[in-house]
Amino acid sequence: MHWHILGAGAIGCIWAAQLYKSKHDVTLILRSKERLQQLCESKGIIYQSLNAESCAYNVGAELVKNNTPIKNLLICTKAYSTISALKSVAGRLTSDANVVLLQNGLGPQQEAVKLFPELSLWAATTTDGAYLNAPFHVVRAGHGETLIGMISKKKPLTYNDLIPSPCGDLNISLSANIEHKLWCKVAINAAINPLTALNNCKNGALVSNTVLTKKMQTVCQEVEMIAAACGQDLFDKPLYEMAISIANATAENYSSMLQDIKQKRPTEIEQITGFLCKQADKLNCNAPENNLLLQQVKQLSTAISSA
Ligand code: KPL
Repeated sequence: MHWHILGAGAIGCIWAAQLYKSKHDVTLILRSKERLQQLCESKGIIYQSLNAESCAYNVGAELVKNNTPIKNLLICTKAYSTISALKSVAGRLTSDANVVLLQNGLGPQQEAVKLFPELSLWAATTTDGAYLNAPFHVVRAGHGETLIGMISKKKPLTYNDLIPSPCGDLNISLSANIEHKLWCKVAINAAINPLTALNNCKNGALVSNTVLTKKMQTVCQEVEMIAAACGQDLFDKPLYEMAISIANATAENYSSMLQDIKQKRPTEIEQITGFLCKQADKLNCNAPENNLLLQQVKQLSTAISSA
C-alpha cells in the first residue's frame, strides 16, 4: 500500500516512520524546497522511542505541486489547515482514493464531506503522544490508540482495505461511530486546552488550582449541554470527571494549545471551543464561559503574533 502523508508534524512523522518500518511505500508531501532540504539534512525521519533509542527512516518526499497520483492520503496538519491541505492535492487523488483526516477539533471534517462528496473520506482521532525536537526528529512521548471511521456517505470499506497492516507500533482500530469519538475528544480539549493556554500552566494545574478547577467545571457543564443538544451523549461519567482524570494523567504535559501559543503559532481554538460555541448559537444554548474563553484565546493569539 502506498501512503502519502501531508503534515509532517509529530503525528505525521510517527506515521511515516511506522509505515516505512513496516515496509509500506510512504511519501511525505512537503510544502517547500526548504522543507525537502531539512529532511535531507536530518537524513530522513529520526524517531526516538520511549526507551530513548533513535532510528533513522529514509522516507521519500515530494512537493505539493508534484503530479504523481495519490491513492491513500493521510492529512495530519493542524485543524485550521485541513481544507487548504486537501484542496492543494485534490487534483492528484485517484477516483478510488482514501483520504484520512487526523487532527483535533471538529468542523473541517464536515466541510470536507460537503466540498468533496465523491471522495472516500475518513476521520481519525488519536491519543498517541509525541513532539518534535527538531524538524523531522520526533520523540514518542506515549503510546495511545488511533480510531478511524468513515465520514463520507460512501459504502464503508473493510479494515484491511484501509488500515495498513502491519503498522509498526501504531495501535489503530476502525470505529463505527467516529463522530462520537471526535465529539468526546473535542469536549476534553475544550475543557483543558483554553484554560491552560490562558493561564500558561501544565495540565495538572487544572486539578491543583481550585479557581481553575471551578472554571473547568463550568466549561464542562456547558459543553455537556451543547453536546446533548446535538444528540451526543459523551462519556459514561460526567465530562468534568473525565477531564479531571485526563488532566491528572497528563499533569506534566503542556496542552497542544499552550504549545502553539508559546511557539507563536495559530491555535486550534476555532475548531475546538469555536465549533462548540457555533453549535450553541444555532441551538440557542447558553455558553458564556466557553464564549469568553474563545474570545480570550483569540485575543492572546493576536497579541502574541503581533508582539
Ligand atoms: O489532547 C490534548 C492536547 O493537549 O491537545 C490533551 C488531552 C489535553 C493532553 O494535553
